[in-house]
Amino acid sequence: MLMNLTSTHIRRLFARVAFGISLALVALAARPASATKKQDLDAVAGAYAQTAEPDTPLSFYPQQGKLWMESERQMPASLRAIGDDEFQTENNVRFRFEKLPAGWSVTRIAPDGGSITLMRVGDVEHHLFHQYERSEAMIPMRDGVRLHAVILMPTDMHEPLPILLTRTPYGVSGLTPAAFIASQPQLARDGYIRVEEDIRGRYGSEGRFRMMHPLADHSNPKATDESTDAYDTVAWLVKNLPGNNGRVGVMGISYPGFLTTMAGIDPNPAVKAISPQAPMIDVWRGDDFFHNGAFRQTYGYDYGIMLESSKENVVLDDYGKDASGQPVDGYKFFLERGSFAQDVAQSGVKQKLPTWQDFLNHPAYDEVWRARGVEYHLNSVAVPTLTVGGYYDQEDMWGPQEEYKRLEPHDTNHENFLVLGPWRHGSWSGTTRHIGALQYGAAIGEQYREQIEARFFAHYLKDQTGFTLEDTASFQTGSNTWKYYSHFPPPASRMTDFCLGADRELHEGSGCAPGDVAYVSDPANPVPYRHRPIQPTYGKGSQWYTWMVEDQRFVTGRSDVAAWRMPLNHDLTITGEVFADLFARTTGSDGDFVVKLIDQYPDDDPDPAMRGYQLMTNMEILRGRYRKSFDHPEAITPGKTTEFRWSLHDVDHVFRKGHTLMVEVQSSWFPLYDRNPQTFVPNIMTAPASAYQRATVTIVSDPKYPSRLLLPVMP
Ligand code: PG9
Repeated sequence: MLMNLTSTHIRRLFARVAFGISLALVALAARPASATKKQDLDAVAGAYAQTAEPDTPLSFYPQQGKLWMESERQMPASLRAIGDDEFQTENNVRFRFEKLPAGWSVTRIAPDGGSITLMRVGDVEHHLFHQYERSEAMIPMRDGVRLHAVILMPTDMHEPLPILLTRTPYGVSGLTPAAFIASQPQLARDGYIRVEEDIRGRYGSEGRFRMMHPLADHSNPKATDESTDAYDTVAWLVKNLPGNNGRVGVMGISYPGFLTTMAGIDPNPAVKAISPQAPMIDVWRGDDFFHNGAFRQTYGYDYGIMLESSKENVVLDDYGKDASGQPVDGYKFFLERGSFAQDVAQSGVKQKLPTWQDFLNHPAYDEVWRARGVEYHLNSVAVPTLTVGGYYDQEDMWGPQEEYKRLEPHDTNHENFLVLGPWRHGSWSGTTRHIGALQYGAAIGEQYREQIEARFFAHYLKDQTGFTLEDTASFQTGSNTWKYYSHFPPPASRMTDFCLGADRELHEGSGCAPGDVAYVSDPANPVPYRHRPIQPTYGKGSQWYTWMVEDQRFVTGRSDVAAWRMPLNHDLTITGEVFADLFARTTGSDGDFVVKLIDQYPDDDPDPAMRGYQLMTNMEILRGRYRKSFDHPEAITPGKTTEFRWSLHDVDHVFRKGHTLMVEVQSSWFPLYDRNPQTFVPNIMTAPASAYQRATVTIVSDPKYPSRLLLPVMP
């Protein structure tokens, strides 16, 4: 049975991130006592912020006898007095002021009761807000299909303005001037004609939706795909929107990031700049649905329902309820079902969701996935491209790094730019100073948006000066500083071996203790990838967003997780791509290998939250059957030492002196990835219960088979 599905217009992705930020603020539920007089509005005037997130203060001020509020992301709004010290917005959000010993505070109380307390941090701050007129259009494509768009036209700016376009499967009706300002304050202030469009077959648009529509043959003038739809949309906008300057920028995060990349392939000549942010580039190689052939079971299940069971998003709130009415833990839910074929059979979903069918029938990297691989079309920098990605992107980390790498050899005009930071999926659009327990020390998303993103578009769309990025900007963790490189990875980094010894020590070079490290991997008891209980991806209270920075101590010490350590007596900086190169034996005929590179903080770290913390810097899985070829899976010979080598992605991190460099190897990561039965079967999606067998996995260390990590060490 399909449990508790809520059909809802999900917030547009930008708004989703902004919402995430406001949710993150929900913490304290103090009920302050009455402290102000109804009339005494001057007393409470000022800018208020959370102590840990001071970068988007909310200002309150009196005007014409009423209390008003505004922030960088909030258009001025008046509040209704509902008590001596309490005020309310149109949307029933309440603000209660109180004078505490530390100064004035205001508690924001959401309609659902969630509350946060902000402290007065300074004087009232006013911001520039342009006036926008909102309209909607149905834009005809070359095959007659019409796509729905929302247009925000600035009415208080009189020079010709560029157009900023985002195309999305997530619905555009929420685009209002307030939403634009809330989600993209810098760009809204700079002044653009803002357009968002529903892609083919989604929300208000006509036609048929195809998940990650493969690129069509553009020599056929009738063929359509996301690239031609972007082309036709841009042609219509430039022709029909009054007061535009003939230049269009395209941007988007994630699926809209992929759509942005597509707008840059055989682009309309009016497209002058694109910013693909967290773009999905290849969902089998390393983005949403598979990583190196290992199937992302929770994501594939949840996202298939979300996008394909209706024209509008359907968000899975829970995986059902147990006998006591509690939401079922996703770990238990997927373990009890078994293979993905069982997930589908027991889902209660009546339609044959096309992407679920692709998962079931095309587990290997065949034409279905290769045709969707965008990397094969990145053969020229047709438009200045600013690609943005997160080192902790839980959905599309591979895409941005691959996009930049593919374009870089063709970058004759120096128009291929990359920005990487320790962000989760899209969180550079927020104004936060941390991800999970990891502190950045500054609002690095805001720094990126103001100093790079806004200037990139202003440069290419408005001929303004100030965009100075040479090639790559990377926010380096460990040192918490921005680094600027003329190429990524910087030429100075040197691939250096760190071998995994039989004594469970890591050594730089090859002098490792010879011998074996073994563990038993049991599909009946797989290693969880994050703390349980596990909620559906975008369900209520989901901890999905930050699982990549969870403290690994919750699994370290399990008998099926092998660990190697190297205490550091000097700083170790790694910048570039990390590889795992394991020599292993297994008693099974198939198996998965997960390698995690970890920075273990000292027990006396100055930040109490980080004492002993095991922070992953790199992590990735390889499905053993694909070790030689992604399209031709091959069984592993039981008992034979076999090489497994794969990339753990890019990094820019300083392991500090006094920290411990640590590597963990395990053979499951559940239920993020479906379990490998460890018996070779033709299709893991339909593996029978009898195929799931325990296996002893042995990591070998000797001069002939030196299991190791390759780290890009900076001098
Ligand atoms: N990660 C989502 C996605 C992108 C591309 C394909 C499938 C899913 C997204 O956030 O849009």
